Amino acid sequence: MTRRTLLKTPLAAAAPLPPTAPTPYGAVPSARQLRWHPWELSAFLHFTVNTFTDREWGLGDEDPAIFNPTAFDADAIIAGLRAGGFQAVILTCKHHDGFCLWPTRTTEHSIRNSPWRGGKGDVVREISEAAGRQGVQFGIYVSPWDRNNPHYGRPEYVGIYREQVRELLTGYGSIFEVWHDGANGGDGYYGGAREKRIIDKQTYYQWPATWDLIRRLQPDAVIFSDAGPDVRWVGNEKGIAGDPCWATFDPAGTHGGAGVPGDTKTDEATTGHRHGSRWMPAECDVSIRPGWFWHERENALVKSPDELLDLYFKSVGRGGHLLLNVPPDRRGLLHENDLASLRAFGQRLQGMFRENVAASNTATTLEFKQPTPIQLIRLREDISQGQRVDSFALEHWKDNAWQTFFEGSSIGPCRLVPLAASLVTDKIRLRITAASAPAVIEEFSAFAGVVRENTEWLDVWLPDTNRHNLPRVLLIGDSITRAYTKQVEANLKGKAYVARLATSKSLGDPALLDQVALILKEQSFDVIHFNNGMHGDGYTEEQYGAALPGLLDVLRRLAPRAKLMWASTTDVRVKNNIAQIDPKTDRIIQRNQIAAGIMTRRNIPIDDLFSAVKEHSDYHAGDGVHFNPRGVDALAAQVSRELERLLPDKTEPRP
Ligand code: FUL
Repeated sequence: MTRRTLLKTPLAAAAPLPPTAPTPYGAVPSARQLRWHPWELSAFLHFTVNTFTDREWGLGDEDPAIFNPTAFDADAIIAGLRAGGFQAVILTCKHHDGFCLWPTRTTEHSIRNSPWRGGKGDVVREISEAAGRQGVQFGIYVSPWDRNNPHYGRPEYVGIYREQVRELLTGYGSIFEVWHDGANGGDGYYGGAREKRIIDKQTYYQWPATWDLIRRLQPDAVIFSDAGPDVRWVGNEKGIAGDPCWATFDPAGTHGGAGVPGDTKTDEATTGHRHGSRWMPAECDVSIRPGWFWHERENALVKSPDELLDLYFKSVGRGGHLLLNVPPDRRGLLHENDLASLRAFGQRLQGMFRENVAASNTATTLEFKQPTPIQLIRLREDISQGQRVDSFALEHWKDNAWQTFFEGSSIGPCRLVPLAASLVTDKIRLRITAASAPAVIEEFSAFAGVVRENTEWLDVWLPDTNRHNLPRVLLIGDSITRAYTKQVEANLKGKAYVARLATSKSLGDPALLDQVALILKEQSFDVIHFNNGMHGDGYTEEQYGAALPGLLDVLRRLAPRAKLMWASTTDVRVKNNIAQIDPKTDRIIQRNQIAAGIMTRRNIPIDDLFSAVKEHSDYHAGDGVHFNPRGVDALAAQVSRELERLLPDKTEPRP
């Protein structure tokens, strides 16, 4: 770092100012790009006739009458996205099938000919207004390829396309982003011709003229495509930016010349070009489900909050934007599974950034008052001065020396460094190891917020079972299990040895399997008694049901001789008002039902702890979740009784 370095942190005690203003280096963002950068997270809404035909790409011959959502609610959709932390939304106003979600004057193939809202509906209006009401930016996706339009492939169509863009940019308030995909030309209905129409991607659309129109009508809107001009496609539909991911890029055509939508060397877009001549940051699009449109069969395949968080680190955390598609269903609502995942993802984000632990800073060093566990570091360059840093190292002070714990290259608009295990330290520093111009760091902050679960814990208790010839029991469960283990052990004294794995992880969390596998590789058991666990709010009931057989598979594989018994999860009562059932109990009941069905099909006996305590509010502790000593005794008595039935009469000698 040189004397020209400027460093600002959110909690900067006294950020040193540069003696002179830095000179911008290389390509720098335009005003509209600078305005766009902080949004970081945008949601995508793929919604059209495909939602009703179960297709991903409509042919263009769909009857507009099939578009008829039964309970469309734009405010509910936007509220769901906001709960996930999204501040911007892009709607597929027209996808490749050509069906327009607004009453356009350019074609009959629109919502005007749908029964929905008596032909007076306008999805673009309702979504844009709901977004406006809730402070969310609104953007549009207008597919250039149109498999319905009879003129597609001829010069007239380009005029029609531009007119559609014009209608959308003039009738629906302020637009933050205009999104052009690169899928262009091929088979289609084309007004009944039903043929293949191939266009010249370089010349057909005359993109510069369309972009001029957008600039004139909505000067603040950024334009997205494979080739920018403002925001580039990251080159994959997985939502993952390269590492590094430079904000500068020179789109080139696959056969030479300049890149255009549908004909750009997009493999280079994943990392961008260091020292590229244009500021053109990456946007990482991905769907929360396998497909872009809603399909019933994908309801159980919604990405989990952990997967979303991982994508966040691999997109936003590398300086790109995450554009996450959450497709409305046939009701015109986001599906419950998608909503649950979004909500939990939003909570994780909030929790993660809640605790900024930097107490004081001396330019490139953060010092904490006491040794502090750090989970996450965020760096930002002042991008108005260009992308200057080529590489950096993060170091902590240990054993009287600076020790490197992370090395990276691009910083740019944002670089997140999540630490798998927290680093407990009282001093960290950022060292710029190479820079094309003196670094201008805008943010260097450390967060203590836990990256994974809010309260993650694992409590394993393994008595030394191998020395004894008693039957071995493993209890797997949550804090309720943790509480009754001791009593179960006392009840079974001389009859069995009891071990325990209790954790905050839900059985819906695939990471639980690792923990179980670790124990089963260490020790063998004759009986495994496991319960639901009431953790894992972030997992939907369907995800839970989909993950549970995975646990059974691990148990069967690693403990093939063990007898299994599943225990239902106990109810939750209202905190400090234990006479009342807490609404959370509804979800517990649902999970219990799902699990019981699976166990019955697999002939696994059930220990119904839920029924044993549900009428006994007097068993509950004041927190509504745990049990008082009487409750713990009652649970332990039942568990012990059930276990005794499964204990082998005679134990075989152990190897
Ligand atoms: C692509 C399209 O072909 C997909 O259907 C989807 O809309 C995706 C976001 O863009 O080009």
